[in-house]
Amino acid sequence: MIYNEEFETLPREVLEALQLKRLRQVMERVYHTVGLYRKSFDEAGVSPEDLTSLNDLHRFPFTTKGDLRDNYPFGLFAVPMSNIVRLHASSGTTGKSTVVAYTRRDIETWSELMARCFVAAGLTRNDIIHNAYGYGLFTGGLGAHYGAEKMGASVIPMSGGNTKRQITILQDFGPTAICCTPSYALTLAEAGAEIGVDMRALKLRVGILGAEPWSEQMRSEIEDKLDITALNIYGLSEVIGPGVSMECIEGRNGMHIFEDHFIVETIDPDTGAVLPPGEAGELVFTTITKEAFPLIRYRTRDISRIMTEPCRCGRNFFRMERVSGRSDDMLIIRGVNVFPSQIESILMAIEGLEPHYQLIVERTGTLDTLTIKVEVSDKIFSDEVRMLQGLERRISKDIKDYLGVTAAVRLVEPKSLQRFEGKAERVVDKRRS
Ligand code: DLL
Repeated sequence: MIYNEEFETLPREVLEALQLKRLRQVMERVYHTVGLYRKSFDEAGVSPEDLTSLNDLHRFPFTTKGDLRDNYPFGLFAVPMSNIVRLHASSGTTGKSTVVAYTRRDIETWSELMARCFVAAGLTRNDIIHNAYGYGLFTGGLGAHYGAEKMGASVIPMSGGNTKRQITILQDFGPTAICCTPSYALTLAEAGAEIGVDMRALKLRVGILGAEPWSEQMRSEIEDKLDITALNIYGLSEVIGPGVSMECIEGRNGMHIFEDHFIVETIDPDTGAVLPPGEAGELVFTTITKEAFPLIRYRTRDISRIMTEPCRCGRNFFRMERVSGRSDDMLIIRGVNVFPSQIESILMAIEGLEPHYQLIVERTGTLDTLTIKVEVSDKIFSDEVRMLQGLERRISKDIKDYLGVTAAVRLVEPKSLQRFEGKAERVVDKRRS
């Protein structure tokens, strides 16, 4: 099923003509209303009139998180506050948070995008959606909420936290879909099992999971523990919130980018050079319909790959592969680049390990060291010490073979590592402190 058949299946050339028209309009508007863009376009010697094809976009300067911080809180808004009906903010790990704004029409656009996501997940107005994304400044809660209402499903505005209560609601209200981070889906599965609830017997059918990187192996774990189809949803507050792209239940392979609202590029994160579709690089988005907070060539730091192959669901939008990590989360261990998600994939492929792990990076003298703590299953934990040591060696060897980094592996007791209600924080980089 497709929510907006007309736009989601536009033939490529019609879509691109629409993108160009919308792009010209937004460029013209930001040039005249946002100081940063006037300055940066002038400095780069480009003007909105230069846009005669979509390729001309490559000549315009990037916008970065730094630009957002420098203009904190409201400096990049393109409309007066009287036209803004909503503010959200994302909590940056460093410095000030990023503030984003919406006009009434932006909220309408965002709700439609989220409605498209739910329909792509196979949901209808007969579904009940348990929304465990946090409500508040985070875009996850309200973004999903408005989309669920827009497509006519019944939404339970659960928000994050209070895990026991969530399980009661899951049992009593019988929601058929759940929205939360993949790590929280696991937390719920585990907490339910602990109090003797058969989490596979709930009415849940599908999970709309995102807001953090996760692996294919993590998907299998979640699907198995909750007996659901787990689908990936991507988005970031700066661009609109959740609903920038979504996996369809028919394809389950890569997230369709809603290209009638966003133009995507992939670039080499080191040089800024634009890469051809199909090559992995940093995603860059330009919003072409947003009113309050348009963004031109925004560098996301998220590493992915654009897939141009057609999908059997019938949507014509290009897809993006699951995000393999953020260029600023990439760990450089003795010169070798590794993403936490690559380590996760290796760990999850080994039997007896639980999907709960922590990566600790330290500097001893001039050398970086990586320690991986990973929980083992109850069964393995009661095995002999010799067995456990053998398993640790095997994991170290796999990590070395696949990723080329040396890691000390420490198997830890089941349920001993921290659990998360929102985004998981699995890396402890002691070199930074
Ligand atoms: O996380 C919006 C969101 C809410 C997306 C709910 C999906 C579901 P921010 O807090 O601004 O917004 O964080 C955005 O989260 O740049 C990615 O690094 C990461 N991220 C979001 N979705 C995914 C995903 C929301 N499906 C940042 N896979 C982004 C991997 C994701 N990373």
